[in-house]
Amino acid sequence: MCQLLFVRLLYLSSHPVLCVSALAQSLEERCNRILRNMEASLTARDRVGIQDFVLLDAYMSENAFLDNLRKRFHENLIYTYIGTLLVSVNPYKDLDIYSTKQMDTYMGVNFFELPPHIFALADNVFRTMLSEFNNHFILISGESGAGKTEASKKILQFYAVSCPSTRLLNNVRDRLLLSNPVLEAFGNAKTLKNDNSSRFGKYMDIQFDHQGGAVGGHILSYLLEKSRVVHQNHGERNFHIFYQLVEGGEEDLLRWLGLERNCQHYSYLVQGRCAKVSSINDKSEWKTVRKALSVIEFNESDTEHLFGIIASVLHLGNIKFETDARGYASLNNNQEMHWLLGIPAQVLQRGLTHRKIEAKEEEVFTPFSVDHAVYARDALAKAIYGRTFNWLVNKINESLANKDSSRKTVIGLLDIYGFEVFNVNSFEQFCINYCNEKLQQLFIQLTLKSEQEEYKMEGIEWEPVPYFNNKIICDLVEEKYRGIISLLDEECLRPGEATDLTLLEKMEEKIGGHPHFVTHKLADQKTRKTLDRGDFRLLHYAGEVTYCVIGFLDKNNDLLYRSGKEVMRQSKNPIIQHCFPSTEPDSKKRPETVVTQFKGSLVGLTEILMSKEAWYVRCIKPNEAKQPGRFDDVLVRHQVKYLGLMEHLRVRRAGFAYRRKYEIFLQRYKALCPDTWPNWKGTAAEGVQCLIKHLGYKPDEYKMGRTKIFIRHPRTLFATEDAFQVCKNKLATRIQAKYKGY
Ligand code: AD9
Ligand code: MG
Repeated sequence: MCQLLFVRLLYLSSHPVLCVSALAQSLEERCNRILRNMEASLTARDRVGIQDFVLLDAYMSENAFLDNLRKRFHENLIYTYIGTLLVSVNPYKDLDIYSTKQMDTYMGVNFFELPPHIFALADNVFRTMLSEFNNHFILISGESGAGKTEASKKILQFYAVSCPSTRLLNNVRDRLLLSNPVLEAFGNAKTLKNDNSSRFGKYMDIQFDHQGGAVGGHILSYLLEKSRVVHQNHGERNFHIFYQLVEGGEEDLLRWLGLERNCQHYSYLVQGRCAKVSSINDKSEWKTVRKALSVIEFNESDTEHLFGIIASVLHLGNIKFETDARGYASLNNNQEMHWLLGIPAQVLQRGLTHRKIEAKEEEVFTPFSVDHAVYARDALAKAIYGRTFNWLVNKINESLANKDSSRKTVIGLLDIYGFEVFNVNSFEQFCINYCNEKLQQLFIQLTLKSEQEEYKMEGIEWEPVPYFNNKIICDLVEEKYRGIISLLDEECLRPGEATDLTLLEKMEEKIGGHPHFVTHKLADQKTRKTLDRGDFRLLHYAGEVTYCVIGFLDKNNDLLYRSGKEVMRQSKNPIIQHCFPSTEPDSKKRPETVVTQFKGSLVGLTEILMSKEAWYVRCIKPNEAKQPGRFDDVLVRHQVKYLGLMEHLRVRRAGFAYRRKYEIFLQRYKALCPDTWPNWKGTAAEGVQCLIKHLGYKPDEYKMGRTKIFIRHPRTLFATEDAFQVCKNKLATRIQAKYKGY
């Protein structure tokens, strides 16, 4: 290892671009800083490990990888690079590494000049975007509780501080920042895995003008876990906003909404039996959300209407039905009805206890049983919350919209619910884990697969690195006609006949032989003991998950009775009027099922991402107990494996950090060589060859492909880029001097 570093130090100090006497002072300083950083890391190596896995010893074992991560974790060094990929281990405690001073330190500094940090990655993305004027995205992945949402917030904060500031830009900056607490209040909840678990997927574009000013933003949200509104598993909570309102809402507001300051009073808040959580301060969060809403342009009336809806959902949940003499559901004299969105009590009464059916030319109302009425009530509560959440995202987008039509570049941040496994897993986990499978597939496509294919295509000598491709699992879920989604949708098309159990049978029949699928019936004797009859198990890239099939059809249909919608149309609340428009086509045409809509939106997301340059943060959860200082080897090793970090490292070590088309490379750097400047007569490839000979690139530092130059280490490119900046400045000074006096 020492040898490797020594060679690198030697290389840096002997690099011609770094040694030319004309180098500016600042360039020399920066090179020294890289060297100092590497020297420091070398001296402290035994204690704090290595900052970039690429620099680990030639023989790269999983144990060495783990040792390095552990060593660093115990020194509070939670970030480590694999080239430009950032590995982050959740410290589960506040570290003093995110101050404005730290941000300043990382601003405008080359990637390897300082120890690894999320700010270094953010800064590198930002500067690449500015210099190449193209679009980027940062894919933040890892399982539930690994630190994705925190990482995305740190990146956003970094941009907020580092971007140029004017009064106008500061407005945008504040809105970008404050959209976070609002969306977290409405879209996050305590689960067994994470006290602030994202229950929706979020992709946020931050738009920059050509000077790097943040001028706008746009958020796309993905499949909110609506079922949480009406049901929470033991040890989990409903969405934060409900508790914030009840605990923190001002006296007047609560009175106006007919709410009591007692979460125990509301049936929708107590099913998980943990309304109070020591790590969450609902009262102070309420204040933050209130303030944030005003910054993102919610006026008093918007806010009142929004909380009117939240309160109505709580009241709706408390509505109890009784059985009347005929055995149907009845709803007498229920106090909660006065507080339901200004809808007349009679309309509500009928809407919640009857189903409207159109028969020839007349309308017939058939009464519900109590069970049916409870189901319809819960469906309505979920629809109200889900649609209000979408309205909220749209409203935030209006506030973030950039009115200027000139061309922008964007940095997208993707923070989606992480892979999760509970004791009982249902349709929601199926969707969440499917989404993670898709993101893993994207990561494989963009790194391991396309990278290795590119070497082959470009004729670069390459020893292939084997890796597990999870396409087989994506296909199992989404293949046309025989994937799980197709089978599920098929069963949803047979109301009255199909049940969750017929779905299970169908899956057993159609995909029974698949190596990543097993059920009680299909399993060998040993595995059978671990499965119930209503279960199916998928062998995901990140581990086995046993899903209970009960509820799949119902949740996928997400049926809302027409009478429920009609009731909502009588509301005086303008947000509800907007969410339940009278023009909405009624159920004559079948709406797409939940999972099919989700699949479609993930296809859309993949297209958005594929059109941009990718950067990665891979988050790791050090222990299941959410505790600081605990590094569970087995748990971390498992994540290192399924996140594909070893394979990524192998490709990075053997491969090339940078590649550029000959034309682009020559165009940018031709001024550095008298033979290529100002115009090169030969082919671009020959020009590049001539240029790098002049710059003194060593043979093992680069390879010439069919259409591109491949550069092994980022430092080489940084040195060239720095020399180019010096050259550009000199030229500008010369031009200024020449034309002085004109
Ligand atoms: V989920 O898929 O949304 O359930 P995330 O988003 O991966 O999950 P999150 O960012 O919410 O996890 O982190 C979980 C908790 O870990 C946070 O609430 C913090 O208490 C803690 N955490 C995560 N990252 C950091 C950090 N960089 N510094 C300190 C952290 N604490
Ligand atoms: Mg999250």
